[in-house]
Amino acid sequence: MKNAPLYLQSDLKSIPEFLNFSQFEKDASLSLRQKGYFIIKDLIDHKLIDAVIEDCRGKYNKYDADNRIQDAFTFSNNVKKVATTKKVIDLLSSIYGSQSFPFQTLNFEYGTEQKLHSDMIHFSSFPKYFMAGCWVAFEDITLENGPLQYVEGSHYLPDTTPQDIKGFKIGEKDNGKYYSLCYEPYIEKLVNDLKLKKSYAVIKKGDAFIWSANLIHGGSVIKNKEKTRLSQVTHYYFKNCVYYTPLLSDTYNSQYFIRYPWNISSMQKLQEAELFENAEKLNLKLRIFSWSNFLLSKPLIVRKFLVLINLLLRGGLRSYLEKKIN
Ligand SMILES: O=C(O)CCC(=O)C(=O)O
Repeated sequence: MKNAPLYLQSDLKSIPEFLNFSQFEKDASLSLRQKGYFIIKDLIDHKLIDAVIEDCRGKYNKYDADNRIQDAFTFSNNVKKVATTKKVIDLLSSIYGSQSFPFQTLNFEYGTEQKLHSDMIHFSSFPKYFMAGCWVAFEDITLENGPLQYVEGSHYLPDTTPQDIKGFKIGEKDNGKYYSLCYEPYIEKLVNDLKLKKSYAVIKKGDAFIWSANLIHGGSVIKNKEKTRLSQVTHYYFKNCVYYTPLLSDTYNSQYFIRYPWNISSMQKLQEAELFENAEKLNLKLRIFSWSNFLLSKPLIVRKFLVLINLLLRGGLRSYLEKKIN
């Protein structure tokens, strides 16, 4: 596995795989490389879209600010069908140079008005940039119903981690608070200070907008609150990586919040053994914290003491002694 996706490699135009690409793959890799996104027209059949809309009806999370359903593939085979569309999986696998797999779905009824962000704050990997998003319009999108907005070329900006932002308290329990308090304003200011242009994915029902891991994007303002904006986002990772969430990690101290993503195609979550295999191939020394390993690393006397404390805390000591006395 290369340490950067194929489409980002400096010598792309002379790489044999690229030279053998179909025109579709060449166009997609060059668009993703230059602009950070690629649009596929008429990707999803309208009958399938209507079936997904039916499966999701009444299930949008009314308590979430943006009415989303996360991971609807767990109950809707139609959502799974959209997520596992062969054309997308094959395209991403070729242009990244590694087998792609869908790991998360989000279904929306209305626009999200989600602030600008890069997915790399949520979904990063070793090696970097092995992640992509695919946003499918389930109805014609207009400037009225809060289209997806994006900042062309922003995928070349440095990826921002919590440590890069003043005031972001690492390791605090409520990362969500610091995400909206510090991260989102930081990205908005960055885009404004650099005078980068915001554009809108005004695409038709069935079209897809694919973005590269670090493209800054979000949901634009809904001008007409009555209008729905039915859509599905699928997030893709690539095989043989180690996956983590920078938002929940202390990267300066090499403490990573490791992810065990779903593979929606096989309907299985990544297992620890495979994660370690991937790490080993990448020459990454991974140490996962577990209480049993922690205890085993201590001398016997300390272990006995810790077990005693544990029993005491759970009230187990009393019942243990009671059993002994009786
Ligand atoms: O659909 C939207 O408005 C935003 C979606 C998004 O930002 C994401 O899935 O990462």
